[in-house]
Amino acid sequence: MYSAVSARPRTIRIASRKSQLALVQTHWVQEQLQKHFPEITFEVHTMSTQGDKILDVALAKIGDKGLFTKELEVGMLNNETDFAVHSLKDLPTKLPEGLILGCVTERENPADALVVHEKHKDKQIDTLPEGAVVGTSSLRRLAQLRYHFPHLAFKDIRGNLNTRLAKLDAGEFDAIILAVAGLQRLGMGSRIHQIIPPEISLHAVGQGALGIECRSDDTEVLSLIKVLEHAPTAQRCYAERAFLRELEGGCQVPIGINTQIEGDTLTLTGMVASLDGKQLIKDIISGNVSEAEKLGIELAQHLRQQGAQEILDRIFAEVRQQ
Ligand code: DPM
Repeated sequence: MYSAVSARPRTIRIASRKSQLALVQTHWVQEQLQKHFPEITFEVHTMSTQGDKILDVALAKIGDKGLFTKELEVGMLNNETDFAVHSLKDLPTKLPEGLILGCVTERENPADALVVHEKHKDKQIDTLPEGAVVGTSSLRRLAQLRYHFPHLAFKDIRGNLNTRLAKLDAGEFDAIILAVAGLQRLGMGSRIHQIIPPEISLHAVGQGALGIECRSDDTEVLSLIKVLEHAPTAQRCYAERAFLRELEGGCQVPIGINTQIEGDTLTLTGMVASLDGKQLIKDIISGNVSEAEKLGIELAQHLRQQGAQEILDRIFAEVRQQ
């Protein structure tokens, strides 16, 4: 029979981290693809990454080159799995040879959220009292919030979402900052006390979107995952990733971005800040959406002309010394 080959049952193996958030995201992708391609079996293979194993050290101190992605990538290159689902903001801007970002899904709200202890339920980020302890281990959130609110105190917080919320509720922190998208995907949107506006905190590159990574020569998988691509999100995220790549920032850097598309115009606002919150360089650029990556690169160059590289070099040197 001619159809013997094409009728062969096909199984596609999806690589995922084991965290609750990673699994919610991966299962969503699996379900969507299963609906589109009922004749194919999509199965999930979970793995732990370096980032999942090191829980007691501040993220910024353990380097960041693919902390949450490397083990998944090795699996794909060894042909043990076919594609991996990531929070796009955890995916480095330079991928290993042989792998590509094959799909960017529709973004949720990319903003940061303020979650407060019950005793501060009548407060907002700008009305928290002097010395209030805010938990975050993101250098980006730390630098921007210190710049705007030097009277607040900041403390590292690690662990999964539930652990962090428990530490907050137990009184270890007055407030914590988390991504809106993560809280919503885990059904904890009700804990969002305030969506922090971009004037105060620009989000991380790729925040709120999922990125699907696969082998660059796997045309079959590439065409399957493309059905989940959301073009406007992809254009924004390609611009954001070009911006970060040009600044050679990993995922743990005080670099923030905001992007908007109106008609054919893409507008990017980017910033680099020092960890003490004393310096913050911000600029904005607009252009045709067909030139997304070029706009990201140009914005990075504008920030560099205003001193962003010196700030980043100082941080890279400090983190290396620790
Ligand atoms: C990256 C950062 C954080 C994650 C740094 C940053 C937050 C670290 C922390 C690159 N990855 O944002 O400046 O607070 O300890 C992460 C989260 C999500 C994906 C959780 C969060 C969910 C949101 C999304 C961890 N990665 O940011 O609260 O999918 O965009």
